[in-house]
Amino acid sequence: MDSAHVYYHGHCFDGVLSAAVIARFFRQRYGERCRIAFRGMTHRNRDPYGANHAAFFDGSINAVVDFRYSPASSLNWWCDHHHTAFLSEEDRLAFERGDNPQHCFDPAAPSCAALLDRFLRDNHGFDGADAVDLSWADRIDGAQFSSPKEPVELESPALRLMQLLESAPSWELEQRIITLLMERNIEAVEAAADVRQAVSNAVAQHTYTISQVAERMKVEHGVAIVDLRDMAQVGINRYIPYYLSDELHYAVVLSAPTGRSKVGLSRNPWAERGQPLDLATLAAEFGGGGHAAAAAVVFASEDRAAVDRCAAKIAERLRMVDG
Ligand SMILES: [Mn+2]
Repeated sequence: MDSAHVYYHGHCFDGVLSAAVIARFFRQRYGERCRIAFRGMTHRNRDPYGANHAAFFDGSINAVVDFRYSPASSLNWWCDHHHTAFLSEEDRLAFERGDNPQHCFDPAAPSCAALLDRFLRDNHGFDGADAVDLSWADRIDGAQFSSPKEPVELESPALRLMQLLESAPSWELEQRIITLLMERNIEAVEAAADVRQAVSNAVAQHTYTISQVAERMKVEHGVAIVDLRDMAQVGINRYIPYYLSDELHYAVVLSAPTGRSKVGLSRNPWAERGQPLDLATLAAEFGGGGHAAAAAVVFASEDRAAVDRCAAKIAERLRMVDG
């Protein structure tokens, strides 16, 4: 056994923490001589593992955490909590039939990192002392905040690290952060010189984004539309509109990360309301996907007119719900 490959949900706080958890487990199970390599996965392609999954997973031991299932027999460890974990019904059946004791799926879990940690402790003898407070993964991935102030003002190191990771830092820096998280708590990781510098840049960018959202936000019947396509940035904090106006029920944010266009939709988790609309279902009508409370439609181009039409239709539907 010489190399373990960890495929994790990239540019995501929960994905990064999940990678650190399984890497600590591998150290314990396979020893210090086991080399661990990390690879961040993103949702750009329909099948993120390509045409030949068996060839994609090329470590002696392979693990996927906080990301899609694969029926490949070379996928030794798997843990996820996304509703969209299975690419097809066939894959879901393969998972159920497989009954693999090293595979774990629970769509009710708020975060993969805490789920994975429990799974490894309960079933595989993982007994490492917690380097990191994993309740942050539950709070961040499960959007368990008392008000929009918390995830927008970024007063704690975990939230600043979240903002940095969502702004898509280099894979090199992201994987250095994973390695640090194997041994140190979040506060100490944020205090490392290179991490601190990157965090401070991400926070400055975030502060500028807040001012831009405030200037551009158009609100009609509790639904905000914000066009940030000319800012060409990623990782726009989805709580900003609700921080700026607590009367909003939904927000539609247009952005253009690296040659693509994105219509992001979210609902205000703090607004009192009746039956909310499932945004994943709404986004799916336009070829997108996501979660019930936050979803997106991604366009492969910067076709402004098509994006405008899509955003307008979505906003109209949301205003109808809002009554
Ligand atoms: Mn997750």
